[in-house]
Amino acid sequence: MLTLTNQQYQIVYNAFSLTVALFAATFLFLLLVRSRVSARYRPALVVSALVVGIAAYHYQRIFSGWNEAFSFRDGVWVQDGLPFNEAYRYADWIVTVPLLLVELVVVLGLTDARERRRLLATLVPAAALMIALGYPGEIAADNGTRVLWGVLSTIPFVYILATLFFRLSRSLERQPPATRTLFDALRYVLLATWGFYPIAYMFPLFDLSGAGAEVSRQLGYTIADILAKAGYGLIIYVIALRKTEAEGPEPELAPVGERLVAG
Ligand SMILES: *C/C=C(C)/C=C/C=C(C)/C=C/C1=C(C)CCCC1(C)C
Repeated sequence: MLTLTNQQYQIVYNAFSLTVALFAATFLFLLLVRSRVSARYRPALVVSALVVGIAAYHYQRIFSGWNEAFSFRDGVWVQDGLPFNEAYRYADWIVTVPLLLVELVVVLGLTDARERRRLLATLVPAAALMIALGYPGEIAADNGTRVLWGVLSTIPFVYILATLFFRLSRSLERQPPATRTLFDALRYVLLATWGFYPIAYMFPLFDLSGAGAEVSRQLGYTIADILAKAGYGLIIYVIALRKTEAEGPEPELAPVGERLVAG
């Protein structure tokens, strides 16, 4: 049975608690500032806000799940309570990862709606596949199963990252000079944050059921989520703001919902 020292238990507890607050604050912030960017980029900000809003809810569930899974006995935390439900993370990803892809494609400013739709039509199913293939490995009790599903999940993962990296590089020259550096940075932020998930996934391989591996995995996913959702959303906001300044005002467009549907 998994046993954590008080310090190990508290570090995860505090990280989850802080993450709920960070996501909730970012949600409010993105909604409040959305009128500062031109109507063209407002859908990207609304989608960013949705991502952190959904994640705030899921982290609240993960946080209470963590509390219910352990009890404090003889100076240590013993996992003898309700089973800790790892599915909240995967449920969160299956919703937020496609939204993150939409957010990126809107800000890329692919003017050709057909191209935008084609890109999403391959990336979104690939993301769903990546997450669905990762889950059986995440809850596996042995390393062989974990590695097998991890490797399968990495195939769509590499495809998604390569496509996005290539797209971002290609759209660099079409960007106004004021946002070129930010776009350049965005490529690496994407690689570094998304690349962190498979690393956190692998921690238990070194010490399955060990306390250190469990704490590192939970912290790893949490930090990656903060950077990939809130950090990413804020960079997208700054890019949208700079693009608005560079492109000047534009006439009001149809409401956000209509444009998202129409592409
Ligand atoms: C907001 C949540 C995000 C951006 C989640 C991203 C998740 C991944 C990139 C997960 C990737 C995985 C692999 C590439 C292999 C092992 C299993 C996963 C699902 C952890």
